[in-house]
Amino acid sequence: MKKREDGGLIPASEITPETVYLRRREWIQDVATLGLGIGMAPWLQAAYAVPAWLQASVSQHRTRRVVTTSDTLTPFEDVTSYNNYYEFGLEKDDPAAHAHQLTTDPWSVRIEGECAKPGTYTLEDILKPHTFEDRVYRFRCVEAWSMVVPWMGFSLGDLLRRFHPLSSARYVSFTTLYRPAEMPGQRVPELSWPYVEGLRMDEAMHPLTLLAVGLYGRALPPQNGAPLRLIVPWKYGFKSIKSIVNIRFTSTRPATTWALSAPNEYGFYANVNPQVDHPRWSQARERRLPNSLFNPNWHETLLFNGYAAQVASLYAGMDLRRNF
Ligand SMILES: Nc1nc2c(c(=O)[nH]1)N[C@H]1C(S)=C(S)[C@@H](COP(=O)(O)O)O[C@H]1N2
Ligand SMILES: [Mo]
Repeated sequence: MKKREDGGLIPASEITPETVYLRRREWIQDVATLGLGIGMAPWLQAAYAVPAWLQASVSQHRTRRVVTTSDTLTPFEDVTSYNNYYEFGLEKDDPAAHAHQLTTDPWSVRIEGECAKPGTYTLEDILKPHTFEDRVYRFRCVEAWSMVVPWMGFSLGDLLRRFHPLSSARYVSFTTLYRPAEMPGQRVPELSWPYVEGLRMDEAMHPLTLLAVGLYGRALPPQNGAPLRLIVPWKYGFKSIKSIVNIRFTSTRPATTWALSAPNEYGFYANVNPQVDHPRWSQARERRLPNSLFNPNWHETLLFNGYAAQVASLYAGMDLRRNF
């Protein structure tokens, strides 16, 4: 039976041969070591609100750690200070400088569309039944920078199943909070707000697809998409939508923000592919964070960001050049 090798459903615990489990003690050690640098982060001086129950479940999470790459982790400082979150500005340091304005408590998520259990659920309703895992994933932005991050969360599919999607549900779309009073980027029409992303149902149900609530063993900082964001590790970073308030099951393919904004540059699939260049730059290589002028830290980009064994079968027979 070859199903596992060609990317059929595998338990998250067996994502790659390198998958390892660390005992709780070793994980604590990791976090403690990293803690030395954390105190210096300027954005941390403006404390961000994490609900007490979430803080408690984050710090008590006593679960396995799933490692899908042997690459070195990108330091916490870099993961949290260089990224994109256009609701807070266009520069890579804008999210860390401005996202602390965002109120993430209380938070609720509206579940809509082709499912038997639509409704508005509080963040606590959404998270309570799930056990969080640490998952070390590669992450690659369409702008050719990349990082390796220990996200914390659980498989999106485990959440979606709770709402009993109907057989007519072929896609699922996600929407970010729309709150221009706290999100200065939304006061200018840089993108069509709110930010929307989507996946085909089989992509959404794949065990690698992560709904993240934290990174480096702590609740997500606002600039990384608090309190709830998507991580689709074989797709360019823009598919990994932040601060989700709406999940909708649909029978037709949803219109998504970047594909609307520049359809010839950003497709619906957005699978990482070194052979299909962006119209304005090559996708063959990536600059791994941290990097500098003298140490650009180039890495070869891998097909499906290195997750081909797990996900290539989802696209069997598809022309990846046309379906970019
Ligand atoms: N709502 C929202 N989600 C978003 C973005 C954004 O601008 N708004 N940027 C995307 C892009 S282009 C990338 S590369 C990742 C970067 O964030 P991270 O480093 O926290 O993963 O977030 C993605 N999710
Ligand atoms: Mo990106």
